Amino acid sequence: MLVKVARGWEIPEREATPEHLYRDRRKLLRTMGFAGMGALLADALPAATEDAPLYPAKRNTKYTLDRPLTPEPVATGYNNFYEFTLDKQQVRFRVDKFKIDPWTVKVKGLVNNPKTYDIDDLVRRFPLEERLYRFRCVEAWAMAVPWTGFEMSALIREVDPKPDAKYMRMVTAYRPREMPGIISQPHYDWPYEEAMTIDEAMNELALFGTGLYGKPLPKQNGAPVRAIIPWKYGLKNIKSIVEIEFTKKRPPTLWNKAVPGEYGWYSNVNPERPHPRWSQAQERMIPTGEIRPTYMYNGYEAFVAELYTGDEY
Ligand SMILES: Nc1nc2c(c(=O)[nH]1)N[C@H]1C(S)=C(S)[C@@H](COP(=O)(O)O)O[C@H]1N2
Ligand SMILES: [Mo]
Repeated sequence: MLVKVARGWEIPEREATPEHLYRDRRKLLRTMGFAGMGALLADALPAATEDAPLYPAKRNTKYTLDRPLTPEPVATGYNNFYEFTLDKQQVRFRVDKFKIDPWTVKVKGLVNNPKTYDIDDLVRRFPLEERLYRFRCVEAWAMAVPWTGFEMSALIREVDPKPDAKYMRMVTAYRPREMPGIISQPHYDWPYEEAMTIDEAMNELALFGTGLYGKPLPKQNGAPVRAIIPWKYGLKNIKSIVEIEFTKKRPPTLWNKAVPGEYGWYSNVNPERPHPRWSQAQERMIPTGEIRPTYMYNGYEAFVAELYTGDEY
């Protein structure tokens, strides 16, 4: 590893987000409003809290880990983002030109309320929370990270898919001048696109992620908004989303088109279905190298098994 960091087990879970800071800040605002600033300024308080920091968001403790959290410098320094480079430890040095402000996400297709969200509106429109999730790449490495985001279901309910919509397609920004990997890897069918069924996207685990380690997402991790689907391989967790489309027909996805034998359309984590070139029965934790058994649906079977017959891959 290039990155030199404390071992995962040396970092207590609670340090991922200093939640007490967030709480204290809120309390301070209130105290100032009522005691310090007087009635006139107290009236202005709602405006002030609108500008209140989004991060760190309150952690939802329903989602727990069975392993140490990956240290932040590792999760932000070992990335797959092929639009920049295939070298995982170099992605973060290739994102300088990538502009994430201004940013809009266009929602279109078979919905009653098509809409283009400005990112500043999107991050305040739906409740942000922090969740600790396992993360499993199809390459058989794994991490455990604290995401911040909002449930995909919240946005889906707002745009209101029509009855014949069955799938949700997501598309990454296509900016060859800002993304050097697009130029150096012309053989991929850019832009990166991914998809899932609307039923899958409505599952409580599925998030649109906007933050990591109690801060806004770094560019190398898919700023300003990405998919977080913890029971699927990492490749489904599409980064830097600019468009979301609801469709009747199953949309193609970049990896499933490129190598259908290697990456199934569903790409659910499954220890029993090997990749053509390696087993998926085990996974290697980054950066410790610890080998752990891979769980069906990445350990989220209780949440998602009802979505599947067992034949999907
Ligand atoms: N647009 C885009 N999204 C992407 C990828 C990519 O190359 N381009 N790589 C995927 C893969 S293979 C993985 S493992 C995860 C890695 O996310 P991370 O760098 O935040 O760990 O992003 C996924 N999303
Ligand atoms: Mo991956």
